[in-house]
Amino acid sequence: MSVPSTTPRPAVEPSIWPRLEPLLPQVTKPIQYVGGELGAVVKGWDAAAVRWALMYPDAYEVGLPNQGVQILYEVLNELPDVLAERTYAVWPDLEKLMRAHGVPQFTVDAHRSVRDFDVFGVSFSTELGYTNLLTAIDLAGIPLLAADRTDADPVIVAGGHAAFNPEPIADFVDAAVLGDGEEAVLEITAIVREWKAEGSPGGRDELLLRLARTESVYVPRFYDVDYLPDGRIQRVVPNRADVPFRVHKRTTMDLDAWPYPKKPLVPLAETVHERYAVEIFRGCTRGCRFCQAGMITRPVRERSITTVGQMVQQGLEFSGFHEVGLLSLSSADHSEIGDMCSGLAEQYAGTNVSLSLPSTRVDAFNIDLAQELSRNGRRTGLTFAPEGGSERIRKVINKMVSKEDLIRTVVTAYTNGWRQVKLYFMCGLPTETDADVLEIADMAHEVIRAGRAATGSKDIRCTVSIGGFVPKPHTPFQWAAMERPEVIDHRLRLLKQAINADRSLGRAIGFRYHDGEPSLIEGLLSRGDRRVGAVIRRVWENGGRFDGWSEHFSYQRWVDAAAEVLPAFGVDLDWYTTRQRDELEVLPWDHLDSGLDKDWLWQDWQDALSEYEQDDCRWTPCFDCGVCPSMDTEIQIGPTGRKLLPLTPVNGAGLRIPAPTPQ
Ligand code: B12
Ligand code: SF4
Repeated sequence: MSVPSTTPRPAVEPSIWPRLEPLLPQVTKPIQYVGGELGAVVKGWDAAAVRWALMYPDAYEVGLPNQGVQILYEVLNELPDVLAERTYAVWPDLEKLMRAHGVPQFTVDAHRSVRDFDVFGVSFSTELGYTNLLTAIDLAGIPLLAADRTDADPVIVAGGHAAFNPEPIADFVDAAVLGDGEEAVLEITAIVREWKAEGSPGGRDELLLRLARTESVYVPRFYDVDYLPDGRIQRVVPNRADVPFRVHKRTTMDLDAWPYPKKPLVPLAETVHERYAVEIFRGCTRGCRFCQAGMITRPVRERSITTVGQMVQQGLEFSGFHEVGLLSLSSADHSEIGDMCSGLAEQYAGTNVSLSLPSTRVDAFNIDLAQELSRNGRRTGLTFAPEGGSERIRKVINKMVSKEDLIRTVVTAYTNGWRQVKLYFMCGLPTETDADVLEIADMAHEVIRAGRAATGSKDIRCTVSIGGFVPKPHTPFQWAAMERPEVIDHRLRLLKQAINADRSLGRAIGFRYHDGEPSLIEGLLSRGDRRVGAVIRRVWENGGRFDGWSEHFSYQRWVDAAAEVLPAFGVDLDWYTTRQRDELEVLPWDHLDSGLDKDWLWQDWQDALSEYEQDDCRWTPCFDCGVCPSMDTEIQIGPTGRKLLPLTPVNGAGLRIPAPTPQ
């Protein structure tokens, strides 16, 4: 264990803006580095006892709308003695100039150097952001390896869904938080505040130890990993007496008590979403076996219809957005979704405010919902995700939707005025054959045929979008072998031919897909252990940046780095990806507790292989996945009987919303 030095912090530069500004005319979209958005907060540096830099490790256009970062930014900035600022990944053109001119990674709020903050929190919804983390750490002037950092460096904390297996980035981060962040960031802040007020006793090591003792902050340096001669993990054990064997996820109960974001950030430059998004519930118990998000965010916790109504009202009033996104993992499943949509549609009737849901379950969508979403004549796109082409494969993944239901639902959408519907599928699922994938073409043909018959119009389209399956930690598929990229690409070629085999129908069907190679690398990063850190570093040193973007991603760079680095450990890329694990194998994340019982996950994996379906515990009795008893949580669903009463109708076309009537 390295003992961190007590190097004092260097003097803080008030703003790096005078050094950054001259570089901006030379880069693309300079506006993304300027800050000052509606909703942005700039606080005095000296008055703050604890300072957070929060990062979404992708470009501003993807990172700014991220809810996780917006929520934590607001929760932290509401504390009078705490300051939080945001930073995003800089594009390679600016990175090059920053390196040439010695400009560090900066926050967009007050353009401060990230190195000057106490905590550098990074939100990972996808593992493909790991190389961008290294760029940011390096540009900030912080040592890449956590072991080399001193008291002059911030504590780097990872969060977000990918942090449920932070082992591949264990060398680069100081800590990781599993689960919901609202209360976790407050707890971390309190610990940092107290430690600083005491004069930072014991330096960085003591601070990390205090965080680890909470049992919900994972500090990788306090755990040793031993390997078996064949490369598998033998055990992961604490190397300090006072840290827990297992680190537990955080769950924020009662979402009504956390109605964030209240003041959503309004982007200056174009971003992937320009809307006010409200999470209407967290968690999902549908039990789709591929879905890590569904598994790790259990149990279901609904936000009440009243709070959603108030949040929408305040959020729109503050931001001026014209679109409301009702977010969750399966929004049509909210116990009061009908009332919620009709209430909001009523509320904003005659204005230019539209409502949208992210991808919707076929079996939860109905005609009333369709009508509410299409009021005012605005239809913001409709996406259904059957995920599997054949009924058999849908049983394997536990996404039970019949072909008839799907067709009926899509036809409902067409007859309610939608002209374009997107259908999401995956390729490379466990036990999948060519025939399973080819059934996607039949389904798409029938959708168009039935849609034309019902509307009497040829002017309808559907887009089939295919993603590669990636087995994720903490899911029943965590033991599964991935399919090889050449097999995936072959199946996708067959599917394209089958869709276009009927030219009249094929013309109405768009076909979008990701080829198999990026998924394989995502698979390496998702189920990797600490040895994969060396691969990430090598890729980054060889120029890897923005791996989530197809135009920047280089499969060859990852393959070469894996081939250079992994043989020294007696493993290779295949070993991490296309190898099926057995029941007794110690998985790299076994010491990280998502609440799910490993025996239950194994049983669910066996059920998948025998095509046996699992119910949804939201509506049926508990089937003992382990989460509620181990996390001391419970399912929170309505109907609560609490309606949208505080809202009063908006007049005319504007967004003028009268103050709520007290209940
Ligand atoms: C909106 C959305 C998008 C949008 C916007 C992304 C964005 N900038 O936010 C778009 C369309 C761009 C998008 C793209 C993608 N998405 Co998306 N997306 C979502 C969606 C619907 C909502 C995300 C959200 O806002 N959640 C709510 C917030 C509050 O949760 P959160 O971010 O996890 O944050 C909380 C905690 O994690 C924690 N936390 C987060 N960060 C940190 C940091 C610290 C330091 C701490 C302490 C805590 C902490 O605190 C927060 C509050 O509790 C989710 C589904 C869902 N409902 O979650 C999928 C989801 C996150 N996306 C997913 C995927 C796969 C993708 C893509 C990779 C798809 C693709 N193949 O291209 C890309 C990746 C884009 C990128 N480069 O990041 C998956 C993630 C899968 C996984 N890890 O298992 C999800 C879960 C959907 C799913 N079921 O598969 N997505
Ligand atoms: S413990 Fe039971 S009620 Fe809770 S999420 Fe798991 S199956 Fe559902």
